[in-house]
Amino acid sequence: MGDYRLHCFGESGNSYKAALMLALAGCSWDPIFVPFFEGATRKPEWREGLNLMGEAPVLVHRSRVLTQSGVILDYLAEETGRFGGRDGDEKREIWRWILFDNHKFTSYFATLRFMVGLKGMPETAATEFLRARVIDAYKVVEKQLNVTDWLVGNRPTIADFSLAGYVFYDEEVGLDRWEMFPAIDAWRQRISELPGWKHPYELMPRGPAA
Ligand SMILES: N[C@@H](CCC(=O)N[C@@H](CS)C(=O)NCC(=O)O)C(=O)O
Repeated sequence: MGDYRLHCFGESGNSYKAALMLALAGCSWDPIFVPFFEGATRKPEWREGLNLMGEAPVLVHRSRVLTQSGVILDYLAEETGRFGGRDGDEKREIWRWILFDNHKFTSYFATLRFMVGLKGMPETAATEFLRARVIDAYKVVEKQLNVTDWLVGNRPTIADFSLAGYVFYDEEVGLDRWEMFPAIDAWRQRISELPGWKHPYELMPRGPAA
């Protein structure tokens, strides 16, 4: 059994952030499949036993149970000595990007993808709103990546891995992200060239049809 256990599922970009870090840092870990589409994270066993917030991912390491991908990334950077900030300023800068990611860059895209790309819901004012918010958030990241290759400190950090959560999925959401945002496209290419990189569906198990 690996040192770390990650409760996750293939379609979960939030889980991928942690899985990617574990893979790139060369950790010994096991993915534990979460039957998310069968409602696993809504059940009392999940909420009382693993995560009150009702979300994946959950990382278990020794006696610790960690949730929130940003906290998991920060913990893994500390434990492994890899991909973290070198000083207080870098650490704050990393958190700045992780918070922006959780609030906007990941969150609007993940919700749009869930509705349109995975569930095939029809176009509504809500999907139109989300798509516009995705574009605004992507514009911010595009601007930064036009100036620097990586988000913080000129090298890959957990800030990049957080924002990378959903950039390797290609379900149709009515948005050509890579045509619109070439600097983000080039950055995700750089991430995919890091030693140990794997696609989310290679790192994490998928259940029956989403
Ligand atoms: N901010 C959280 C977001 C986690 C999250 O939303 N995970 C999704 C799966 S990708 C989930 O479990 N959603 C359940 C729900 O919102 O009810 C993190 O970064 O870990």
